[in-house]
Amino acid sequence: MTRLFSILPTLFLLPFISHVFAADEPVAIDVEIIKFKFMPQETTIKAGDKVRRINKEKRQYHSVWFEKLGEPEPDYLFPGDTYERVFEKAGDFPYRCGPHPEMTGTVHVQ
Ligand SMILES: [Cu+2]
Repeated sequence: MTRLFSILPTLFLLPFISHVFAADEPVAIDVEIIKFKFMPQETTIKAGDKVRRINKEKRQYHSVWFEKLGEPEPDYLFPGDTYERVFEKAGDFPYRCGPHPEMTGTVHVQ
């Protein structure tokens, strides 16, 4: 009986742990959004890499919009929010901020 009790918490946690591992694909590059800029503005990654953008502003929201892919603008990122995206195909992928068209960046995927 004692043994069963020691195993039970482990069994309970298993689905959670496997889910975390599956979602936990490593981030290849972090891009900070600060002072109305994407830093760095240009990033070069390999196909399959994940890019994470973090809004480091104190108050300002932004978006990360791959407008030229014909996608709708995603939800705004408020301070502390992150936006992650895996790039599966090689190519150059320009993006912009929806509310601030002068904020631009490009992901180069090799
Ligand atoms: Cu913006």
